[in-house]
Amino acid sequence: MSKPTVYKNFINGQWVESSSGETYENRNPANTDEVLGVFQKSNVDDVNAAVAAAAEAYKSWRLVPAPKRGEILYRIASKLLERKEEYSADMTREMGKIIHETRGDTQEAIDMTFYMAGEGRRLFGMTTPSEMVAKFNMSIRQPLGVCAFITPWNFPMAIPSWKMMPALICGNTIVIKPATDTPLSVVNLLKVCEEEGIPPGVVNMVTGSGSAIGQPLIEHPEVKVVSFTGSTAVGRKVSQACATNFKHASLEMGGKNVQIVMDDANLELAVDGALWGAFGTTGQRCTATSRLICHKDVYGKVLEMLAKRAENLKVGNGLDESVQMGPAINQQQLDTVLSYIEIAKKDGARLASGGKRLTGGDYDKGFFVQPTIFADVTQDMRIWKEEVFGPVLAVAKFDTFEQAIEMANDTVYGLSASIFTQDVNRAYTAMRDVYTGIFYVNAPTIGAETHLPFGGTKETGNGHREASTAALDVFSEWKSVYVDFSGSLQRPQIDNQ
Ligand code: UN1
Repeated sequence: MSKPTVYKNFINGQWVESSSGETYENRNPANTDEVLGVFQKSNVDDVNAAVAAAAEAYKSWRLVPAPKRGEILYRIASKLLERKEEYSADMTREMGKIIHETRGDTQEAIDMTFYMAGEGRRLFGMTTPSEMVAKFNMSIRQPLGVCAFITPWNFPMAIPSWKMMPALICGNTIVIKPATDTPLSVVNLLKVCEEEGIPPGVVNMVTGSGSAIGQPLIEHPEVKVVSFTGSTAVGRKVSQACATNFKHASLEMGGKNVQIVMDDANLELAVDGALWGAFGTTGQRCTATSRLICHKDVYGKVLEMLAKRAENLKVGNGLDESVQMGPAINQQQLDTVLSYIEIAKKDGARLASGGKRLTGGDYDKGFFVQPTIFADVTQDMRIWKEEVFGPVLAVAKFDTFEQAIEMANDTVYGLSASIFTQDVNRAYTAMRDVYTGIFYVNAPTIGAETHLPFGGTKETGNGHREASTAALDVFSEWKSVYVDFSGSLQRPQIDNQ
């Protein structure tokens, strides 16, 4: 067998080995015999070198006119489009999700890059009249400096692009630490940045574990913004570490997203939605549908239809175009999923479909588990409350619309929710009263587009949003500018009263 490729860190425009001299293997979760490559196990020295490069590059990158930065982003997006198939296949091999979905992930990075390229010619501020004579008022966006990104494995290219592209267009520089399980997709993204003319030091990458390099990266005094996507437990630590020095922190964390099915819903559509929302990406999306609540009159029917469809889902290696669900990302995640299945049973939920690890043949080489549905879930059960991050759906029943809204909001999280109904009044009432950052009508809880704000309420986030122009607020600060051309001292609030 040929030796696996060794991938290096990217610091100051150079691909360099870690000063630790240590590496780790990146394996395919659908076939652990396959090594995708060997990656650097970085240490604090690598982090310091990357931040120093980013701090130095910031001095000139902040002065490059935004439309010119945008031109580079256009070229990056075009190159990603050319390489979409290759990078999507790499992503399926390193992350496990099916090829149809990794094409979507790469496309999401392309969309975000084109979108932010366009912002290069906007980055709108405000001009507004002054209350004084011969005085001009405006507000402009200014960059902050070095941004540190800690990105997850479930959207290996899309989520890094959500953070990188708005940061770059605003004039910041970057150090990114990709998830240990999915560094190749970030290497691919950075290769394109390098080829298309992002200057050395503007984008840097250090690979390795969060425990080794996460903390020093976040705490580095030159880092001004931290953007993190991952669990609420880790996000809380990031937030606390940033608070000491008033660093800006943008956090995207857990979810326990709900789909509501009313008695008047198109049931075929609702089942299509639940199946895709719960088992797409093997349930490993922050936006995954993990709670399905159905009106009592359609509960039995929906469950029956859904269980049949779930049983027939084809699970396997995502490079096979006919496969509908891939593996869990790694052994630890598989163990978490299996342990939640046991917890749900113990708490008294009724197993309606799945519930087992898939074994035999090629399954033994990967982390495969059946799409799993629990029925008769009640609000006191852990499967109702806790994020699983796997293909496990909790189904519960309600009597009234008011009860459905109460149940939808019965979670510490607030990322995404959806309602299936033909009744426009109920749809709008739910849209108003379900307290989440994203809401869908007659569509599943997954499927956000790049030009709308992405993020959640309560323990899902800390008030920031990714994507859309909302992302610009994370990566720029307002500067209000007053230009007095009267030639005399004019005191607002005093001289004009
Ligand atoms: C995530 O859920 O982790 O909205 C990100 C979606 C995708 C992004 C999801 N566009 O489902």
